Amino acid sequence: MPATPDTPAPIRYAPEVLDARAADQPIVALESTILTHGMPYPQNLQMAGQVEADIRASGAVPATIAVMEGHIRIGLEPEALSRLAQTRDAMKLSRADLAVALASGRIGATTVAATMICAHLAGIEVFATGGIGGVHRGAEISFDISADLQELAQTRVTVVAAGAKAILDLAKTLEVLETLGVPVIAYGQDALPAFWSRDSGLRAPLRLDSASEIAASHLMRARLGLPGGQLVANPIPREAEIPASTLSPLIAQAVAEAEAQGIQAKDVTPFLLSRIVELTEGASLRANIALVRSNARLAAEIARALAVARLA
Ligand code: PSU
Ligand code: MN
Repeated sequence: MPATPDTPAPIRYAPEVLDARAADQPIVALESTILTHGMPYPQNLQMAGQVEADIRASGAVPATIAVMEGHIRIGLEPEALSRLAQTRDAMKLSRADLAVALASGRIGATTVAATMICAHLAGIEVFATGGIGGVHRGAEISFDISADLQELAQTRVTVVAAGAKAILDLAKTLEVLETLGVPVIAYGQDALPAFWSRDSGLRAPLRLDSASEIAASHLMRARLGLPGGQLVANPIPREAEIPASTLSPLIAQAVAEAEAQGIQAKDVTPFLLSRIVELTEGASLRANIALVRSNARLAAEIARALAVARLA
């Protein structure tokens, strides 16, 4: 096929997702960097299975997104999911890397930014993850600001996360999101959640208390011609949270170690997450799994509310 600008994106849908599209059923996108760079095997694969089951139980269809053999895969069947979860050298794909990975046939896991791009190409409007990337501590020196923030400003997908990861500078992350015009909507509380903890100590700019209001805001952005998505910040379930006071010295230690070891760029977030799993003796991993599952359930509700609103 000649590579003209009109050649469509190389997308391959899983049968379950194809059926859902044909029947106009609600679909929730899921990312894959959380599997390859965010959690160890086999917990990553177990989590992926649980999250997909949670979405089905909540009345929507899950579509885990990754790049394999030159295709954007929208929905991974068990064999592909298992292979990806065990791939140690998968590329970590953001907006900058997606085309190279596809064109060179490499295996790649999509971050929040790349998953938003792929979901949008596939017509999926709601996406669940753990926590988005943001402005790293010390960004005034390193300039390390996740491409997730720019993507939220330009791609029309509602992203459900437990806030930005608490390893980041959350106040600076909020400032950048405000500058970029990204709505940050806390779900059911005034405080901005902090990933493993319910309260970051910062007030979220916006608050909504129902999935249907979140769906209505998503649709209103389109009516206004506003590009970009929404960040829905869903606090981790109470029974699963780790208090911020327990975590903050451990996060500070992990950040100091990353700096001492010269960890940079794409390696920073995976290093910090895995170091914090070690420092909390696995507690942060259990919390991470609980918050992703909770985000998936809320995302399914939002996707269903969107489908209802479209019919009305
Ligand atoms: N949520 C998690 N674990 C993760 C991530 C999200 O619970 O590992 C991933 C997402 O793919 C997000 C990425 O886009 O971390 C952020 O990476 P960076 O800070 O390098 O932009
Ligand atoms: Mn970065």
